[in-house]
Amino acid sequence: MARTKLKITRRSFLKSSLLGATALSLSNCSAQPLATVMGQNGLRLPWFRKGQIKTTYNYCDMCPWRCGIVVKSVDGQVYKVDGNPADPKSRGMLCARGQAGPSFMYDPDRLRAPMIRTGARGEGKFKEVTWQEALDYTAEKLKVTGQAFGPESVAVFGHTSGDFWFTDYFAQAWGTPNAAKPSSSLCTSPREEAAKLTYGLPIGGHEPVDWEAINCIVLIGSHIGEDARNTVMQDFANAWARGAKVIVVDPRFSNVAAKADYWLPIKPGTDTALLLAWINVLIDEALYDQAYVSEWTTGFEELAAHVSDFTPEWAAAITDLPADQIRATARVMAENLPQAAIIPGRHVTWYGNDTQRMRAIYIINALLGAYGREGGIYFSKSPYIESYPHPPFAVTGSSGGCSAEPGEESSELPLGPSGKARADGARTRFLRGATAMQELIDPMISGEPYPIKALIVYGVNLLNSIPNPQRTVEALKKLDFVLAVDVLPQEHVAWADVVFPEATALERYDELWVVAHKTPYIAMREPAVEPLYDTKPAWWMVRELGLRLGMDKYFKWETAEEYLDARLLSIGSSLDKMHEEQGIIVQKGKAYLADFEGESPFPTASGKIEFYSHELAAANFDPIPTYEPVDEPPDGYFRLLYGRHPVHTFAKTQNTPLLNELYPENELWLNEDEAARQGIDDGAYVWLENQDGARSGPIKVKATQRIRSDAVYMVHGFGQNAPQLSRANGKGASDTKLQTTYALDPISGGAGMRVNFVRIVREV
Ligand code: MGD
Ligand code: MGD
Ligand code: SF4
Repeated sequence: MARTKLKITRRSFLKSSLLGATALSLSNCSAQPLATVMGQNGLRLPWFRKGQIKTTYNYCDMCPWRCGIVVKSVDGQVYKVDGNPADPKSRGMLCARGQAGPSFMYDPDRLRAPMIRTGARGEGKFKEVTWQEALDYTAEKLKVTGQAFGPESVAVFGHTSGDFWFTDYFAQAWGTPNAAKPSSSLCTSPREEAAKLTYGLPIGGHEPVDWEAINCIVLIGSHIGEDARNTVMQDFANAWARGAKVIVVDPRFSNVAAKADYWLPIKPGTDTALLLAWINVLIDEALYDQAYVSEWTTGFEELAAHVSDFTPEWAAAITDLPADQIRATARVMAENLPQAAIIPGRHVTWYGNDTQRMRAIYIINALLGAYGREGGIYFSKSPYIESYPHPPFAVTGSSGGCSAEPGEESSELPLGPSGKARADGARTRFLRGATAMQELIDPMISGEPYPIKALIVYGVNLLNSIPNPQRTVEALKKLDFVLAVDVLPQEHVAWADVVFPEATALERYDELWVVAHKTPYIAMREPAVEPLYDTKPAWWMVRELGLRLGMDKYFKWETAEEYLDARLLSIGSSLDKMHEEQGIIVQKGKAYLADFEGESPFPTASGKIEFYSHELAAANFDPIPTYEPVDEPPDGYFRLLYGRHPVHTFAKTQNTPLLNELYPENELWLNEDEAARQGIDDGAYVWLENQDGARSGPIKVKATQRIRSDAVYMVHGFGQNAPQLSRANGKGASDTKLQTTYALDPISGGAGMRVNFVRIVREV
C-alpha cells in the first residue's frame, strides 16, 4: 500500500477550521457546486464537508488513563477525536495527547507488514512475509520451546490496552505464569500491595479520590499538570478554584507546586521520615479523627508508641524541611478532615522501600478518617459483567498493573500446568496476582530457577521501560525466540525474530474496558476505519496462534464482535446497543461507608484498617512503617530524577508528528547555582555519566532555581536509539539507559529506579 503522507499540525488544523468557515461563506454566494468554487479559489474542502461523517466510540490509547472518546471519520480517514461526554472518565474532555491519536495512527514510520529476521539479532534486518508465514513460523518456535522446556519457558510482556489478548488470554490459555505488565512492578505494585495490606482493597486503575468535596489535597511526588491525565487535571483545578488547600512534597518546583499553599522541597528519598513525623503530630496533638479511628482501625496503640520519637525535629534533620513547616502542614490536614487526603501516587517505585512509604500514606489517610467519607477516598466498585464462557485456563491469575481492576485480580500465585510457579516467585514475598517484570530477565540469562527461552513482547517498549537495559540486551542475545508485537519500529523491535505489526486502537475492536469507579462503567472500542497497511488486531493474532498451537477450545469465537457480544449478553446488551448508547454502560456504585449499612467495607483479616500488620510481622517485615535511609549521591554526582511531560506518554509518543513538534527533545533540570559553579550555561548541551559508567546522549541544560542542588531531573522517554523512528531517534537523553541499577522492594517486587546517580560530562 502507498505511504500516507499526512502532516497534521496545529496550524494546519486551525487552517482547516478556517477553510470550513470560508467554504460556508463561498457556498452562500455562488450557484456552482461548493467543491468547484473552492477549487477555482485554490482551496480544499474541509474534512467535515468531504462526505458522510461516521461516528464511532472508543477509549483513548494514548496513555493508560483511557478516556472515552468519540471518533469522527469520513471516507475511511480519521479526522477528529473528541472526549465522550457519556464517559465518567473523560466527561467530554481530552488532553493534547488524546487529541493526537490520529497523528499517532498516521505516523508514516509505522510498521506495515509482518516480518521475519534475516540479519543478526539487534541488527534490525528483516524480510516482509505474509501473515501465514509469520504465524506458522512463530507457532512452530513456541511449540518446540514448550515441548523442550515446558510452557513456563515462554514469557509474555504486555502493556497498552490490547495487552489483554496476549498477557492475559493467550498466556493463561498457553499455560505460562510468567506474564507481566510494566504497569505493575515498574509503577503501581507498592501502592497496590500496601493498600491490600492496610485496608484490604486495591487502588485499581482509577484512583478513588473524591475530588468534588475534597478540601485539602496532599501530593507526594505526584506532579499533576505534567502528569497530564485529563480529568485528574480538571478535578484538581476545580478543587483548587473552590479553595481547597494544596500541599506539594517534591524536590522540584513542579507545575502543581506553583499552585500549592505549601511546597515542601524534600530531600529525595526521605518521604517516609516526613510521613512518620506527620503521624506523630496528628497523634501527639490529638488532631486525628478519634471516632473513626476507634471504629474502623486496629493497632492504634502500637502505632502511637512507634511514632512517639519521630518528632518534626527528628524528621527535619533527615528531610531538610523546617520542623515548624512539618507541624503546620499536619495541622492543615487535620483542620480539613475528613475532607483531606494524601493522593495515592501512581508511579511509586522509587527507592526499594516503597510499600512501607505507601503504608505510611494510607495510615495518615485513615487517621484523617478519609476512607469511605465524602471528600476523602471513596470505595471503587467493579461493574458487573461475565467473562467470555471459555473452558478453564491452564493458568489462572492476573498479570496485574495500572489497568488491573479490583475484583479481577487473583490472590493466588499463578502456577503453570507443570506445577511451576512464576520464575520471579522466590524474589518477592507478597506481590499477589502480579509478576515482577524486571525479575524475569535474570532467568532468561541464567536459566534459574528454570529457563525462560522465548519472549513475546506486546506493546512494551522493552529497552526504554525496564531499568538496566544493558542486562535486557544480554537476555535478548540468549533467548531462543523473540516475537515483537508493536505499531512502531521501536528500539527493541530490531532484536525480534518475528515482528507482528498491529492495527492501532482507532482501527480495531478490543476487549471491553471495565472500570472500577465511583460509578462503575464499561466502555467499548470499535474501529473507526479499516487497518492501514497489512496490520491486524491482537485478538486476531492470538486466535490464529492458538489454533495453530492446538488451543482450539479457547477460540470457539471467530471474531471479536462474537466474543464481545457474548460478554455483553450477560448484562442484556450488545455491541449495537452499546453503540446506540454512546459506547458506555454506567452502573451503580457503593462509594461511602453509609452504603455498607453497618457491614465492614474493609476485607482485611480484622475487617478494619490495619495500622499494625500481622501479615507483615509473620513474614519478618516491619509491621509498622519505619524510615530507612537511602544511599547519598557520591561526591560530584547528582541523584537522577525523572517524570512526565504534558504532551508525551512514556517512550511511545516521541515520534508522533504532532507531539514531536510540540516537545522534540528533553532537557536536564540543573540547579542554577550548581550550573554556575560548574560554569555551565543555560541551554548548553552536556552528557551524563552514571555511577557505573553508562553514558547518555547530549542533553540541553535547563538551569533553574526550581530544583534542589543534590538532584537533576529529566523527562522520561527520550534518547531512543531506533533509526527507523525518523523524528525520535537520538533526540535528548534516556533516563532508562542511566538506570543501570534498581532497588527491589521485597514486599511488592517493585523496582525502585531513583537510586541512580549521574555526573555531568562536558564532552563526548
Ligand atoms: P511505552 O514507552 O508507552 O511504555 O512502559 P511501556 O508501556 O513499555 O511503550 C509502549 C509500547 O507499545 C511502545 O513500544 C509502543 O510503540 C507500543 N504501542 C503503542 N500502541 C500500541 C498498540 O496499539 N499495539 C501494540 N502492539 N503496541 C503499541 C510503561 C512503564 O514504564 C510504566 S507504566 C511506568 S510508570 C514506568 N515509567 C518509567 C519512567 O518514568 N522512567 C523509566 N526510566 N522507566 C519507566 N518504566 C516504566
Ligand atoms: P512521576 O512522573 O514519576 O509519577 O506520574 P506520577 O505518579 O506523578 O513523578 C515524578 C515526580 O516525583 C516529579 O515531580 C519528581 O520531581 C518527584 N520526585 C522525585 N523524587 C522524589 C522523592 O524522593 N520524593 C518526592 N516527594 N518526590 C520526588 C506517573 C503517571 O503519569 C503514570 S504512572 C502514568 S501511567 C501516566 N503517564 C503519563 C505520561 O506518560 N505522560 C503524561 N503527560 N501524563 C501521564 N500521566 C500518568
Ligand atoms: Fe488519552 Fe489524555 Fe485521556 Fe490519557 S489522559 S487517555 S492521553 S486523553
